Amino acid sequence: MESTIKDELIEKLQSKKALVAVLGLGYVGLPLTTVFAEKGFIVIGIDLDERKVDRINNKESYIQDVPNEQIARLVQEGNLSATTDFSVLKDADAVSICVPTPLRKTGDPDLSFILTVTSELAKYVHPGMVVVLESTTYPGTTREILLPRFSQTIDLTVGEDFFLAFSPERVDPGRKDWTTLNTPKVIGGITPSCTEVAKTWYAQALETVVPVSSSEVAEMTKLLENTFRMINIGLVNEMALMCNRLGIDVWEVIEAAATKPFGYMKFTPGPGLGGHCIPIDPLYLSWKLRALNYTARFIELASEINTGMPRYVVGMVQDALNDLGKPIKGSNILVLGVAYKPDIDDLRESPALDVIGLLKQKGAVVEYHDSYIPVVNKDNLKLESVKDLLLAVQKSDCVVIVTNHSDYDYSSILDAAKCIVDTRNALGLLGKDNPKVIRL
Ligand code: SAJ
Repeated sequence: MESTIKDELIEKLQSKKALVAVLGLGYVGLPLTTVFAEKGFIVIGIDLDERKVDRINNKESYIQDVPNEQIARLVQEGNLSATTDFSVLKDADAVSICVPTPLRKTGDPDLSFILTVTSELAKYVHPGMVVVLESTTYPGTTREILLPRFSQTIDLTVGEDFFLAFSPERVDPGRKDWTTLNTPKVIGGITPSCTEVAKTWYAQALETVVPVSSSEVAEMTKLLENTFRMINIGLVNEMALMCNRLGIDVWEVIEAAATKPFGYMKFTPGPGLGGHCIPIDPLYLSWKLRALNYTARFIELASEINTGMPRYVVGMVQDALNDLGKPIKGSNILVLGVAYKPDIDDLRESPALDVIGLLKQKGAVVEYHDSYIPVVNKDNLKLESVKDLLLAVQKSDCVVIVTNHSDYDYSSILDAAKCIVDTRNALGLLGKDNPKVIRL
């Protein structure tokens, strides 16, 4: 029987003769290029940012999880190269899209990156190509946004001539135990044969591929994962607010609850929700459901609680200074840790920016320290991390621990401070029942 386009593509994928292209070379795309290249595929990375492209071709990595040595070896061996030129896609057999999906200022999804690469890719989609979208987005994006743009351009039938699927990225930057290679990868196609082709491709390189029945199921899987996280963080933040009113130590409650070996998962309260995933992904889902006249109440309530935490923290600072007979206006306040979570250098959506902004609005003189982030130049904040940490602590009227980096010597900070608002229980027992310390 004559082999079909699908058979030929599957053979190319299994023999690793397929030319792989990855669109978007960030913390998801660059590791993905190396995973395919390590398995013997020829991989072309495509990015609009010439600096990224040049660094790869100069055998350098700019992503903390990708070693320089690996990029150098793969480029040297000819398995990896990078370009800003989308026309290389005319020869590509397997294309993965790993571009950002942020929110607009209005809180609506910003699909501009997906639309840009899709319109470029649509010029080059040809028989025997498989395309996988990895960018986190609302259910239906692959079928409603990508498919028509590919089908319009060329008279090809999806699932027969070309193949289209969604596979959520599960990259947690800085994590060593779960990586792009060994984290199970969900993948769902526009048609069953799309799922089969996409699964065959990814299974050549990744340890575990989990096929699902459609691109919508795959899109929704990622949103469940991160909505689950966002809502549970919102719950534990509200537990902190309730415990404060009850005069109960929420941290002790959380530690005690965490002794339950089943049916419970530990989350901890904090000054708000940062990062490029957790505060954003669930809002893609609630936005989609609003268009279907459904209100995703859990998401909206959790988002309200989480976004209210920076203001709550500023209220704690106001109370702490009040106890010292000081107004917030004119007080020197030092914020410790501005990255969105400990031990990383990422500032995106960090609640520290909200805390600093609110403190400045109230007339406080605010400085910060963060060894991972020497300069903050965002949301009309222009600040530099203080050079002498303990001197800054001594000078401050109140220290606010916003991000509990592990490189802080908390005992020295406690000794040097007049008062500390600890939003992460960074001081632990040092801070418990200590008159200088107010804990979330
Ligand atoms: N946070 C809390 N309390 C918690 C956990 C987190 O306040 O109990 C805050 C963090 O401080 C941060 C924000 O929430 O500001 C997000 O933290 P995160 O630990 O969820 O870290 P992210 O944003 O790097 O989430 C990523 C996600 N990975 C992907 O989307 C592929 C998420 O799905 C992972 O579960 C998470 O890493 C992880 O487990 O580290």
